[in-house]
Amino acid sequence: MLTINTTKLVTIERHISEEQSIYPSATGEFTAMLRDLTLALKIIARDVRRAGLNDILGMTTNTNVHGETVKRLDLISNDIIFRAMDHGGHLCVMASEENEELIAIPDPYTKGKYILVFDPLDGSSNIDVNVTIGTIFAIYQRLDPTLKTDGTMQDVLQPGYKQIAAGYTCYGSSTTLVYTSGHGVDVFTFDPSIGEFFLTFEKVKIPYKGKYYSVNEGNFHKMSRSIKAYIEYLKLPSSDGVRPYSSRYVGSAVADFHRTLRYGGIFMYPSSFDAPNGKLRLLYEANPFSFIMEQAGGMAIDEQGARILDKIPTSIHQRTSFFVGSPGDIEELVSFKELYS
Ligand code: AHM
Ligand code: MG
Repeated sequence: MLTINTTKLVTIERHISEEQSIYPSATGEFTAMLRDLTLALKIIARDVRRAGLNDILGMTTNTNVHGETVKRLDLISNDIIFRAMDHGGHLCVMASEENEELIAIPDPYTKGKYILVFDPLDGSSNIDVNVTIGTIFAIYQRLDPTLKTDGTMQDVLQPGYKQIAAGYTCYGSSTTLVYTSGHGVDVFTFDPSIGEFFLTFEKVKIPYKGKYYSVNEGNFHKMSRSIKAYIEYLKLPSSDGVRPYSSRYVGSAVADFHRTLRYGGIFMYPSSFDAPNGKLRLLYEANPFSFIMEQAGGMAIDEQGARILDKIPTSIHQRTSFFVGSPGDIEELVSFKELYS
């Protein structure tokens, strides 16, 4: 697999402003907003790299040598995004996986036409053990972009197909940023010595089928009959060598999704009898991943077979079962569901 498919030296900011320049009505506001967000992502990347050295970790129960509770990196990341985004005049409201309620733009600042929803640090169980974690975000336009008032719950509860941009970072062996604004998916890699994200892979396309399946198989006995049958099928050797698939599961959705996007295959977080909507959040995880996956030629559905991007959210922390990956693999999964329904 190629990790670089371009020789152009292009930063994320340059890339976004070039993409925006195709719209004659673009004011530069969107580009400026993304610049603020990129700054937050760079600061989080730096703090992740220093986790463990700086009284920053994942669990609130950890104490430092002075007996003080260390700060939670996911809450710090949440705060960094808020402080980078509250005053730019571009947003009218935000929603974060870490905040129970909507996050209002404080009063002295102008309320703009965009909405930011985010998971500041996904993969919380992996923070303390040096395994890849990441930040996920999606951007919407408010229902009436001419308003200069606070954004409302209706503005935030838009279906995923209304996203105007989405992305995620992976803080792994390097820091990568995967981004789409509906013109394909591009990958940027952070050069910490220069402090810039550089374009390293343009217009990613997922293979039609992959060799990997990714699911928390510890939940196997809680899954529905059709999902269990599908997983058993993936493990069964076939004479053409296509199966068995290999199993990969990090437990950070950003990492499992990123591998699926680049190598193909399927990532699943199904429902179970004790969690009928699975675990992942529609707004902060499933929707941005689904927008990116469809832009890369893949598919994303829930356990009922509904397209994730068509789901109308009813609350900001709503969960959904989630199946995402290569079109050939998702189609095969659907055929199992039909067989067992
Ligand atoms: P988080 O947002 O609190 O980190 O939880 C979401 C994470 C995902 O990154 C990952 O796919 C999933 O939880 C793992 O859950 P499990 O431990 O049940 O497999
Ligand atoms: Mg998460």
